[in-house]
Amino acid sequence: MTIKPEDAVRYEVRDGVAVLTIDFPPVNALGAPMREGMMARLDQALADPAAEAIVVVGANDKFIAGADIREFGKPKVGPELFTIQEKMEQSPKPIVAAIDGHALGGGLEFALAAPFRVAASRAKVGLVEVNLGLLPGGGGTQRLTRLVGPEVALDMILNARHVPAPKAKELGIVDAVTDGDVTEAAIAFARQKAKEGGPWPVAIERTDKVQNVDPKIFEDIRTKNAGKWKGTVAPFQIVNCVEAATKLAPREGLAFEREAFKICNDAPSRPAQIHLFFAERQAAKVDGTEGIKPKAIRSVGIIGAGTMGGGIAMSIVNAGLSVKLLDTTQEALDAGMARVTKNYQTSVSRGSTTQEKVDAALARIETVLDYSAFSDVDMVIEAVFENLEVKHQVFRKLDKVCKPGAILASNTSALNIDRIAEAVSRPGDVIGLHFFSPANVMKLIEVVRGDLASKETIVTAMNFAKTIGKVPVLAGSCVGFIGNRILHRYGAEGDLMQLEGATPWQIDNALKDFGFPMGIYLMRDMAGLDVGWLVRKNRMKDGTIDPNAADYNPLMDRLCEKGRYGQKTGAGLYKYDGRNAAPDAEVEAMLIQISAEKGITRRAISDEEIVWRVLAAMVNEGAKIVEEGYAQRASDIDVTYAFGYGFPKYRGGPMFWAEQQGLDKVYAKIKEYEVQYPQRWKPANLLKDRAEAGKGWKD
Ligand code: 3H9
Repeated sequence: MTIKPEDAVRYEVRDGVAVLTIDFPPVNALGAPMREGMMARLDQALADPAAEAIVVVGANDKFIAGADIREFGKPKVGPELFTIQEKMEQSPKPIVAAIDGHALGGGLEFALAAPFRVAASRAKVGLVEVNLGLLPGGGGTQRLTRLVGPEVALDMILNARHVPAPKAKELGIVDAVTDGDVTEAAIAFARQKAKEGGPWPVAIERTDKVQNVDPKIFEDIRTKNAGKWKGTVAPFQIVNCVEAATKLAPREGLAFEREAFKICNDAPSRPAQIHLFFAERQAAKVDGTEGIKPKAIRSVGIIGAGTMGGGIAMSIVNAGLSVKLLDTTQEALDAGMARVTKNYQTSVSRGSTTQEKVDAALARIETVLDYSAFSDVDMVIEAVFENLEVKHQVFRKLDKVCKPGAILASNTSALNIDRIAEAVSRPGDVIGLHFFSPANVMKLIEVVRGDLASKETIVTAMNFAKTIGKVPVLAGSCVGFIGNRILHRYGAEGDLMQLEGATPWQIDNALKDFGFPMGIYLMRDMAGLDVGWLVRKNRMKDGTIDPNAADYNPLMDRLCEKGRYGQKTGAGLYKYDGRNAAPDAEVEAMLIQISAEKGITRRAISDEEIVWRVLAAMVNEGAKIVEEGYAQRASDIDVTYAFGYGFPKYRGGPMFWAEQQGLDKVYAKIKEYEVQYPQRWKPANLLKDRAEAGKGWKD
């Protein structure tokens, strides 16, 4: 539906004040009709003798969510934000931005060009463009820095902070905060200012916070974050712009920011991160459930006070819900609560939360020893030992005590959800909620639907995950679900490359250079090699693994036989000095020996080949998962990998990466690999079809 400019910004005069109401769903973004409407309404208000002041407010308790992200990469139409801002800064009538909901990105930049800002106490403001691979390009780096000084500005912009209104008032970003109706408060404020008379403050002309700034703060921040920001463009440009605000005159600073914005806008990370923005929102939608309402979840029972159960509890109480945490002994509960409290203390000491918030969160956790305590909870999540019989015992008890309609969730990462649901009389209420460790930190939750789960259960689980601030992705109940199934496949490809000539550290370094925070083998060492060894020994016994197969790499079995279980034993695929991993000549010698036993002539493998084979394995497996219906869409694979497996966000996810390369090129590579390893490399039909048709995943 196209919205006309005159409807995107409405006009009325109340108590001698022109009230401009932005009504541009869903989030009042600065789309072309809105910008056009705003220009016209500002002119109208400036010319209106009945209006002595101007208030700009957003409809539906939302201010402005920033630039209209759908416009990026398309030809520009309508007036520019800068032109509107200039008009606001030159206005002879006082203008007040009345902020409720969010003023984000260009939304806050718009407000910063008004002389005054009044906010509802629940409102939040922030310059969050860095999440999209961008910088605030509507004067935000210049005006905010001049209002709050470079240190606060850098912290806010680089971390995309959503600053609550009371804090924004403290920082001088807003002039007044109200618990009442923000429009009324802004009208009263505007009338008062009109009475007092101008000149009105102009943020871009402030100089007090940008004088005598030590240039070292910019150098320090660049040096400190060089590793973390590797591969990205926006954070470096943000620092440059904030520094420019401390050195250049206002108009020069704005021009500098425009150039820097262009650099970010033209970089490949911008489309990648915008793809992820929409992919994340798309992932939360479940096809075929339109109109089905989620059940309300206010209280949650958690079974298992271990690291995972405790982390899950923290995520839930942090969102204001209450938790009953159950374990079999008081000692286990005490140990669990001690761990939770310690985690919170670390956050307080780092300044990422306050003691007051922590106390309130802890007060929402009740520890219990008996299942009967779950009779009134809306949902239970079990985080007990990964064994079907143990899970059955738990679910049988839940079936007896939980109220009808309670959601019964398992945090399993390995078991089939429908098999778990066999233990209850209400399998439609059973779902998988696969949290990632540490559960209080990691954003991803795979919501695992068995065939028996009702649509209401699925919708409720997805909504619950969003409520507690997570990023849900719906997965079918195949082995490994989405994330671990892909991880297993590309891990195997890495193992094969070791037989051919690569070392674990070469593979890890190539992946780190690509942008992963950590490679496959360091991760395995950290998790411990012994767990996988036990599984493989059982699978060798039952014949599902053949250790004599040409492409079986026994390196990790042999390391475990030597007691090298990874970081915890001081040696694994790497050797360790404390937590510091180093390549180990002994491991390389073992690999040379294994290749010789298998009759493989080792060769030099380039980093480019490593990255391509790992990425192609991810993409091919991802395409199979979509094709088999275990993921709803290709972009869900990207969300899974970006939010749960460290795939660099600035590359958009493996499926996006494949589209950028060209699906035909990826398909052709996989066909080459198939010639060499026909067992391992079968191109996914979905990939083949799209590549041959010259299409992307969505076309
Ligand atoms: C910028 O401002 C650059 C400037 O510096 C340059 C100026 C020159 N545009 O998230 P939700 C859609 S860059 C278009 O589920 P919530 C979203 O796709 C921008 N669409 O709601 C979804 O659509 P659908 C900087 C947008 O209540 C629907 O709105 N600003 C935009 O959970 C609901 O979204 C940002 O990065 C947009 N800007 O959260 C802020 N934003 O229903 C981005 C949302 O079809 N937005 N949509 O799936 C947000 O952070 C959240 O949407 C917000 C609301 C917190 C506002």
